[in-house]
Amino acid sequence: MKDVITLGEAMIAFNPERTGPMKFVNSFERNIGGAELNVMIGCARLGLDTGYISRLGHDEFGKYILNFARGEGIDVSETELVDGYPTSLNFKEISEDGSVRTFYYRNQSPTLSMTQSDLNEEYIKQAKILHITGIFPAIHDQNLEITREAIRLAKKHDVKVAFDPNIRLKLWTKQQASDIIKSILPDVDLLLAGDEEMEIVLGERDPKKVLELCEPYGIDYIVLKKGADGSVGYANGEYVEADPVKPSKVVDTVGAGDGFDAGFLYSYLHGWSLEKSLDFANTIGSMVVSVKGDNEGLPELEDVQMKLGEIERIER
Ligand code: KDG
Repeated sequence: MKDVITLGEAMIAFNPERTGPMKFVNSFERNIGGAELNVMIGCARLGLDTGYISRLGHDEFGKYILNFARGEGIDVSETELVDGYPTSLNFKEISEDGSVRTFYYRNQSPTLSMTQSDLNEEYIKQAKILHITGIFPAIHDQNLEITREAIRLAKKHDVKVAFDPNIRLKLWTKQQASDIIKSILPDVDLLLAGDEEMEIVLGERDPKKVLELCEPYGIDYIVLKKGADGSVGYANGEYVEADPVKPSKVVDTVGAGDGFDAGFLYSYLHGWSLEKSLDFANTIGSMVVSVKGDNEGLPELEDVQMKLGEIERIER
């Protein structure tokens, strides 16, 4: 049985070797990106049993990503390398303050080779959580249909659905994002959203108002990520505001939300209190931004415990 599985598009992320405008950057490090894969990497490093459903190009980059995911201990039995579609790319521009602009090369996403019938019901059925983000359905109408089918199968078998809107305005308009995300929300059990994303979806970012507006959707866990301002959570009638965890330094903000999601899913599966869950997730988010790369900063469980002062590690 898998703890968490996901459906996503992974890509090669080219990280600049220096900050500043991309047109002046001459060398890049070849790393890996893709929000859903990042979450699986984060969960796997914490010790969860994970699975990744996807398609990658049948090329050197696709093989690299597949092997990397495998090396992280993620089950990739539902990910295939496909001919005729190059593995997607993304080039990052990083400013001095760690903020990022992304330039995608993903029009021919290998995930376009998938259809709903490629989803393996037995695979989805044996998971505790299906994690979905707004990126995969934004890639193409067909991907939206696959997302809806994955959610339908999850609900049919009582698999919890976690959803992170991960709105990428280079992939769809605010209106499209809002309409489609609202249509997904009734099936969501755990909502892990950025507060500015809820402003796009519901027209409000104030947590109390977001909770009110979410009421008709019947979501069990509502978590709002507020970046450097911490996070807020609601579940079982309890409302918790968690203070931010200050990162040691901010190098690259990409992937912080994915790290948060991984931490929250881990906490949820361990039945932790909302307060402890938010604190754990915030801590992971703060660790991710201190390291360049979309998933390089995702910690192992022991690293988080050390950061939280729960254990002491002998370094030498
Ligand atoms: O959340 C991090 C992702 O944004 C990054 O890894 C690349 O999936 C990606 C995207 O669509 O931006």
